[in-house]
Amino acid sequence: MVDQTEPTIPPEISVVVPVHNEVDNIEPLIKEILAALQGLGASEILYVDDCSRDGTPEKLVNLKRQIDVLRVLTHQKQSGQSAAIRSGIKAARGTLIITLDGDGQNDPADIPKLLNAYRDHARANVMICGHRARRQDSLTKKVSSKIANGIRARLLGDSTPDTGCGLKVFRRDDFLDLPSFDHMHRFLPALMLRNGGEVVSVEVSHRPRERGKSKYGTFDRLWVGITDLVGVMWLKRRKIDPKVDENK
Ligand SMILES: Nc1nc2c(ncn2[C@@H]2O[C@H](COP(=O)(O)OP(=O)(O)O)[C@@H](O)[C@H]2O)c(=O)[nH]1
Ligand SMILES: [Mg+2]
Repeated sequence: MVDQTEPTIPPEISVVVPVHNEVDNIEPLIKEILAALQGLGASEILYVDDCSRDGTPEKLVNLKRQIDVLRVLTHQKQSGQSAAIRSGIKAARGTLIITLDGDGQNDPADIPKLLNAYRDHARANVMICGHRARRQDSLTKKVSSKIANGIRARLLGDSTPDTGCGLKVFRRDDFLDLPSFDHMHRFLPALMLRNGGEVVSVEVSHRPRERGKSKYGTFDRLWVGITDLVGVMWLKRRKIDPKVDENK
């Protein structure tokens, strides 16, 4: 069980997991997250279900009866992965957020490594990003993602080798300061840098998807990727950052 000596004290860490039709991945992943959080202080796990139709919400509600640090949010209308991440972060009570995918491809055992990197770089708007150096995906996905990452890094100058990795650590308040839009989760490093932040990439492991199906095809991702990239370039150019003095 997670260290919860004082349940009335708000947790320091909130783990946020967006899910859509991941019923068979729920229980094994939650067990791994709980194991990874051992000894890290008070924490909570928020699952955000985005109108799954495969029994995911029922599974979560059942587990919630046994796991007191688990919170379950459901969208009334399907709203996408970025919206789910944001709903989880808005509801989170921790000052520090850890995100990861709900399909088991990210390994929760990497969480302490990311938290150590956060402690080494702790400052406002710092984002620790997982870098899946040895991706366990299809060749098409690996190649398309490599090309997309290269174009994005060049156009946005976000110096992040892998923005699509679900494993990230950052402060809740910093995230809520970012502009929000559908698919923003693929541009978080650039958005943090826009707010004067720092991005640190840390190598993490990556596992093949054992259960359930990927929600994204190569071409739909490519198309929205181009539209969003133009949008984020525009956001970068139109940044406002006044330095304010208060007259006393
Ligand atoms: N809440 C929510 N989660 C989603 C949605 N699409 C994907 N996800 C979740 O986001 C994570 C990554 O999605 P996945 O299909 O594995 O993407 P891939 O690894 O890039 O193929 C998984 O936990 C999915 O269940 C969505 O529309 N809403
Ligand atoms: Mg996946």
